[in-house]
Order: sequence, then C-alpha cells, then structure tokens
Amino acid sequence: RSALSAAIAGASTLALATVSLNAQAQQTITIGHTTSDNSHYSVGVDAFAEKLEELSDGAFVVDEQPSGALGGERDMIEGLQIGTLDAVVTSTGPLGNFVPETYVLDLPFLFEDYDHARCILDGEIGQDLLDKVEENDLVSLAWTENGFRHMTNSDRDIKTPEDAEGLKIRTMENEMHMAAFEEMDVQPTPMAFPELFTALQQGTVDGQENPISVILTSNMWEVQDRLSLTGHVYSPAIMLASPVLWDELSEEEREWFTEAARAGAEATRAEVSRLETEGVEELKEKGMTVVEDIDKSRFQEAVEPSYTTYTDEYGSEMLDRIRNND
Ligand code: EAX
Repeated sequence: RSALSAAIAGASTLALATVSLNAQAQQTITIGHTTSDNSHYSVGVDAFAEKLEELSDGAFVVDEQPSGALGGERDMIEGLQIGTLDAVVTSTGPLGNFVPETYVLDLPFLFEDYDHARCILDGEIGQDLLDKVEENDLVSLAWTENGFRHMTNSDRDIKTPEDAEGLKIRTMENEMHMAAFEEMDVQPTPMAFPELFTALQQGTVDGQENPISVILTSNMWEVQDRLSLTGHVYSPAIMLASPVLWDELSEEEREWFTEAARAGAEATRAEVSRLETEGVEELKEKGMTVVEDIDKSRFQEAVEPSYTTYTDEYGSEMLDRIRNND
C-alpha cells in the first residue's frame, strides 16, 4: 500500500510538473487581419487556432486581432518583417509591393471560377509563388481566400464599364487593380482597408469593390445602396508568418503551423463558398439592390490592356503557366 501511494504521489507530482511546464512554455501567437470577427478570415483563424492548439498540445494559443486593429494589410506585412506581430491573413492587395511575382494573380478575369483559382493555388504554380514569398523576408504558410470581387456604389446600377465611368472607386494598393480600373475609365483611389468605411460614409469615394463576405461582414451595406455582381477579379488571400517567429521554431513546430494554416484556409474557403450565395440574399434583406445581369464580356474587353501593362513589366512566363496550367 505504501508503495502504491508513493507511486500515486510520484505520478501526481509528475503530472503537476508537466502542467506547470506546459504553462511555462505556452506561447501566444498574435494574428492580425482587416476584416471583422465574423468574417471568412475569422472563421479561418478559429480553425487555425484550434488545429495549432491541438497539434501542440496547448503549447501555442492564438490571439486574433481582427478589424484592422493592428493596421492595414501593408502595415501588417511590414510588421511581420520586423517582428511586431506573428502572423497575418491578408489579401494579395498589397503583397505585390513586396513580392512582385504575385501580381499575376491580381489580373482581372484571370480565373474562371473558384475551382479554377483554388486548383492553381493548390498546385505547383501556387507552391512556386509561396516559395517566392519566402525569398522576401516573409514566411508563407498557405494560400487562403478572399473571393471574387464585386462593385458597390450608391449612385448607379453598374452593368457595363460605361455605367461605372467617372465614379471614384476605392481600390486596394495594387498596381494591377489600378491599371484595370483606369481602363474602365473609373477613377481608382487606392486606400488601406481600415480607412474605407469612413471614406464611403463621408463620400470621399463613390464606391468600392470587395467579395460578398467582406461587403456583408464589414457592414458596407450600411453606406452603399447597390451591389453589382461583376466578379471582375479573384482576390486570393495568404497566411503569412514573421521570420522572427519562424527562427525560434523547431522543424516540428513549423510543421504544426503549416498544417494548421491549411486547416484555416479550408475553413475560410468553405465560408466564402457559403456566402457567395447566402450572403447575396442577406445583403438584399439588408436593403441593397443587387444587379445580376452584368455584361461580363464588355468588362473583359475593357480591362484587356491591363494584361499588356503586366507583361511589359513582369514578362509573360507566369501568365502562360497559369493559362496552360503547368
Ligand atoms: O483582405 O482591402 C481590401 O479590400 C481587402 O479585400 C480586405 O482588406 C480583405
């Protein structure tokens, strides 16, 4: 009996020691993004957190900083490089400023649909682009998703590029997007996302363009009356980590992060797909007029010259690879 109780006492001391070791070793990972805490990104961060905690047995916990609390996407990417935050979910909007090879993904009407985009990003091309990101003082964990972008404004039912002429439209800080909007004769006004709601409210810009999930969860419907389902460009998103964090991690821990990021991306994509139809209905209920009969071929024609803008600057290799899917 005494041997048994000694064994029990020993085991519980051991258990206590393990608990306190775990508590001591627990590390909080701060992740920022610009969208709200009920967005597609947030759904992905939750799945990431759950997976990472599970794989690491609680050694890593996640502190989500949504709604641009840590700044706009460009600011946050810079933050990763200097180590002021650990990870970010960002659209590719500002990414080309750091990794020009990713600009190809921001060309209008490049991807036919979600399956096409996801297939390219999950394949060799997507992996090669993730590797390019790694060469730029950033760590790429996984491609995730923002979604096809649609235009909103309060002035007109936009069905053709001509309908949009002269409108001041906020764009992301992305050369390719700006070139495309210039071809449509709208006035592109680049701006960081956290400034957008107020800019729409105050009329600094007439409209903006974003995926359904963002329009819905960032309450754009409060300040914009009309949604045109232009789907003019697919907006990839990426989960990035700080090289400062990465340097401290073991190989095994790095694998946990990558696996958790993939789980996050999967959850985000599922939410984007869900909202692509259900979100439009919700936006109608919230009072938006939804314009569905878009003359896509007119839009496509109008933005065609932005492809030359791209190839003149960056060559056609990546574009050809995407078009041939090799
Ligand atoms: O990534 O800036 C944008 O319009 C983005 O779509 C938003 O920040 C989510």
